[in-house]
Amino acid sequence: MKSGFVALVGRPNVGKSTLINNIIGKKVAITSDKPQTTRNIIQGIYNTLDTQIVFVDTPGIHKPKHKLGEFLNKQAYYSINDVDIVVMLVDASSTLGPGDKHIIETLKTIEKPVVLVINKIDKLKREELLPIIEKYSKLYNFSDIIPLSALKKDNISDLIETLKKYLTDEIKYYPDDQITNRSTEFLIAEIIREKVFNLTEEEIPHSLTCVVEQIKKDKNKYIINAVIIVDRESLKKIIIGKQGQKIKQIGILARPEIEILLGEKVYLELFVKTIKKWREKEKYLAEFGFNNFE
Ligand SMILES: Nc1nc2c(ncn2[C@@H]2O[C@H](COP(=O)(O)OP(=O)(O)OP(=O)(O)O)[C@@H](O)[C@H]2O)c(=O)[nH]1
Ligand SMILES: [Mg+2]
Repeated sequence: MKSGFVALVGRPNVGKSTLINNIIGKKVAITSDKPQTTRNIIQGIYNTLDTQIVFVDTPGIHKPKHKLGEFLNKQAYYSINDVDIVVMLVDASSTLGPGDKHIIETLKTIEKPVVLVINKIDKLKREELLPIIEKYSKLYNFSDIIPLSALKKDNISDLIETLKKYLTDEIKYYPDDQITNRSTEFLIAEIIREKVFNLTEEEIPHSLTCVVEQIKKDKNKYIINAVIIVDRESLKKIIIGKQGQKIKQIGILARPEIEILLGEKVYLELFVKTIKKWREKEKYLAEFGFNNFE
């Protein structure tokens, strides 16, 4: 039995959450085509007969524009120090920029294996890969470099085999059937937030958060009350939509996924509430869970 903790770090949108979900085989972290989707450290637990790897998903490291952004970066950096192995993910289809270099500078200061994953190779021609590997190798002596496609599940097994080399612990941290450390309330709120990401444009999903206020069991169904908190009144109208169409659509998309999660029918009640500039205020960040690293 070998086990250990592995953090996935990188710029926003490189595919960290997609990779974790496809390693675990279930959705533990939401994903979207917009940057800064993940806002918390989320563990996804990979189990086989002789191995347990606790993958730690982190928010994409970026230039913060508000207190929430500062907290997101802090969480990502904190997780680097709290694991046995670090996997840095980069997007093969975007150029190596200052954002990647900044992360690499931080990785130079730690003494643990750092594996580079070059993701999204499905977007490349074969001959384009080698020059990319060379560019990154010049910046840092990565323990290993694994090209893969998280989305197409191509070469993920190579990453697992590589990580196994560095696992040193011999205990099981979690029971076999547990796939994440996160609560049901958290996972439900995240599913709703993902649907908002899917159904709105530009900055809108970034300026709101979701909170599950109550889950009640009623015979063979769950009644769930959840709130979407926006940071200005004008957004409330957009989220609700004409004659409530938008919020209805969010509910229609979220409900079946919540039903899969809970294994029962779900009645989902969604509300929208405005708290002005909540992303700038410590008090609200704390209230919505953006104040500790667990
Ligand atoms: N073509 C392609 N797209 C991918 C791949 N992996 C992820 N994506 C897409 O890239 C986008 C971002 O994926 P996420 O998993 O949300 O990225 P992330 O790194 O977790 O982003 P943050 O949470 O914002 O830091 C989504 O649209 C994914 O479908 C891949 O291997 N190939
Ligand atoms: Mg993510």
